Amino acid sequence: MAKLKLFEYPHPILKKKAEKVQKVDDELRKLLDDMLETMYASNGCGLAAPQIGVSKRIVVIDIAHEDEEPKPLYMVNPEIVWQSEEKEISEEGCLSVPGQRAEVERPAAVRIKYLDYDGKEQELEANDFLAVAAQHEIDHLDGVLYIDKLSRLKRQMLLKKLEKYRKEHNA
Ligand code: GNR
Ligand code: NI
Repeated sequence: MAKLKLFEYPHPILKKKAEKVQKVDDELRKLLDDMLETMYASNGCGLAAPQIGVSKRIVVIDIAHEDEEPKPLYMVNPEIVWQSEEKEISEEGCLSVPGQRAEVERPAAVRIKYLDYDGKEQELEANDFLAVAAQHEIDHLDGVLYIDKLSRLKRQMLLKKLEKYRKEHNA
């Protein structure tokens, strides 16, 4: 496995709609493995392929706590087939927008259809934090970041803080 470089805002690949995967083969599984390793190494709980510079519709998620067994979820071509009327606000962060967090409103529950690590069709109902993480990752596949969902003022303030954060952490 290999740890891959993370692409950050405002890299244009993060704005692109990713391409559907045609076949779940060993090459794609290698990419899924590398994404999972990259996600764990970055202390993230989800990662979408555009974040490692690959414009394909694949994501990995693991929302298990640090003191629990890892529980990786691999989703190829994930699609939201149902979303609840009920909405929920939660605080989100993104490895492509380092050091920042903001509150985002999303449907509280979703049903997702996807292909798993073996290329088998799966359907999953996600609630609570899994619903948040899955929607955040699927948005990445459509070129959408959580900061796009904020008001202009909140986004501008966050981007200012991102600049400051980068100055303090890169020099
Ligand atoms: O690690 C992550 N944490 C997180 C917290 C709240 C809502 C969404 C996320 S996903 C994020 C990793 C990431 O950027 N995935 O795309
Ligand atoms: Ni993200």
